[in-house]
Amino acid sequence: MPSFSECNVTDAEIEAYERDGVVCVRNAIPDDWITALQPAADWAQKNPGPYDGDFTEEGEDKFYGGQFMWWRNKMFHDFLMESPAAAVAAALLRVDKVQLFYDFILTKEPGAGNPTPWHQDRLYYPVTGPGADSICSTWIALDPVTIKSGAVEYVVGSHKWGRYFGPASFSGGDRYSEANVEPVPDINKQRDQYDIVSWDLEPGDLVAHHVMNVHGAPENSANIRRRGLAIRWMAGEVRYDPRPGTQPLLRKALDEGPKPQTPGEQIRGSAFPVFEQVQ
Ligand SMILES: O=C(O)CCC(=O)C(=O)O
Repeated sequence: MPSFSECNVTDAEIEAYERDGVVCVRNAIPDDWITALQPAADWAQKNPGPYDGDFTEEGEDKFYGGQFMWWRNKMFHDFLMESPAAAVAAALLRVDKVQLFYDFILTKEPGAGNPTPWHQDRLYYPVTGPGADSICSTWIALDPVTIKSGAVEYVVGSHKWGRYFGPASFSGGDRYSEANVEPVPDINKQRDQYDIVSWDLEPGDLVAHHVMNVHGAPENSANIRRRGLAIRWMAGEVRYDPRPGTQPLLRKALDEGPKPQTPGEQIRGSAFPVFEQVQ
């Protein structure tokens, strides 16, 4: 079983994560990892895998999303096994065991024209069970990030609204066909009614958000790339629930990946490792 040790997350950061559903942890990932991940991210983009997609409007090809890179790239594998990322997630979740769901690289090239729509992650995920509503994402900056280059924005406290929103495709247009679920409110139309936060980031800074948090990101109108590595972490029992309306590439990965998962059963196996704290 992979392991993790202490990390530098403070009590104040843990409390902010619980209160706001989002927190920025500065300098969470050492530079050596970042400089190793940058070319790995570009390799993944040039050699897309079976669970990857382009999220831009037709033909633009400027918003790459790669999923489960660690299954096919040694650098992502080593990063997940050895870096402090698991420790940060475990600290924020206040657990001594944390399970990897998947890694997700989101690269917005300069000029990428479409925003990431406001959304809540929960119903994209084909999962259910007691741990499904507390999945934690750690979004790690691989480039300097500003609002101009597409920093993710988060609605503070939205994880406590007690509402589930229907997922929509990142490339615009179609909403997945989730029945009886309300769409996410039009946040941009009434921004002054929400407490919206985002951070300028340096490579190695990390923003963690709760699975029920509502967030989105503008287009990249800067002249530098915006590469973010989002890692999804689970605690407690999370079961595979391949219901219609969830993200199709995630279902494909769980159905056809190296360790196919059984509907209704807890997600398990070496493709979804559990990390345990060592003292
Ligand atoms: O990087 C982005 O533009 C969006 C990230 C996101 O939605 C997520 O990590 O859940």
